[in-house]
Amino acid sequence: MRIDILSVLPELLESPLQHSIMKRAQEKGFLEVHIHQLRQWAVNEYGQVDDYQYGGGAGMVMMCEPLAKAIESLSKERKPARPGDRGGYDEVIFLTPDGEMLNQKMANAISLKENLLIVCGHYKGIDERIREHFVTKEISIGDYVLSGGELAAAVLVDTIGRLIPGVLNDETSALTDSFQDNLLAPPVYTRPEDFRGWKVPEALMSGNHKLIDEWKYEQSLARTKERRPDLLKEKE
Ligand code: 6GU
Repeated sequence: MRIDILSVLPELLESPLQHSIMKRAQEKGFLEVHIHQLRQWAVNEYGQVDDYQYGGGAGMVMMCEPLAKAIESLSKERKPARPGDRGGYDEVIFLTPDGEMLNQKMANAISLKENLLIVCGHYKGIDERIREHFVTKEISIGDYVLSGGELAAAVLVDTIGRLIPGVLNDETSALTDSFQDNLLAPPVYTRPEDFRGWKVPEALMSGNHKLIDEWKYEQSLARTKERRPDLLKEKE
């Protein structure tokens, strides 16, 4: 998968994507991330990309021209990969608190795409005409407001990046993650077996894999019932 990200603050995105599983995904060639400074397409020599809102109101709005030029210019570079492919991006994603809420199901679907462009907004958002004419998917990462889309973009790229086939191995497998079956993950333990008198549950020490799997499933179910009953309703 190739992901291009448009941002006025590329620095905010660099470090989160350069470590651990995201680092390995890129080194192994499963994921390519390119971060672009939107000011390259600024309307003047001062690097202006935002302006006052029509109708008044506090806060600046990101202008059409830099975003349209950036999206068009980056889209042109994405040549058709195979016959029948129309080229361009599979999705142009705008990160915004009024978008569709990100969840594991959505992440699974996006992880199967080839080319993504992620647009990070700032200030009061971006001119609505860009959303109407260029953006194909609008995503929020939760019901709270961030100063800009960069941290949300880092969350999205990490979430989908680790789901790309081949990125995770058996040890880091996504199959046992929370939310993968609309269930939270069970508790986990490592050495020692007894820490300050706090013992590892017996089932896990039994060596009986059937018993262990049953214990894990029961724990998952109990935890989900207690903490996220809404997930069990979705499961039905
Ligand atoms: Cl995607 N962007 C911003 N600025 N704030 C958010 C968000 C996104 N998702 C939740 N809050």
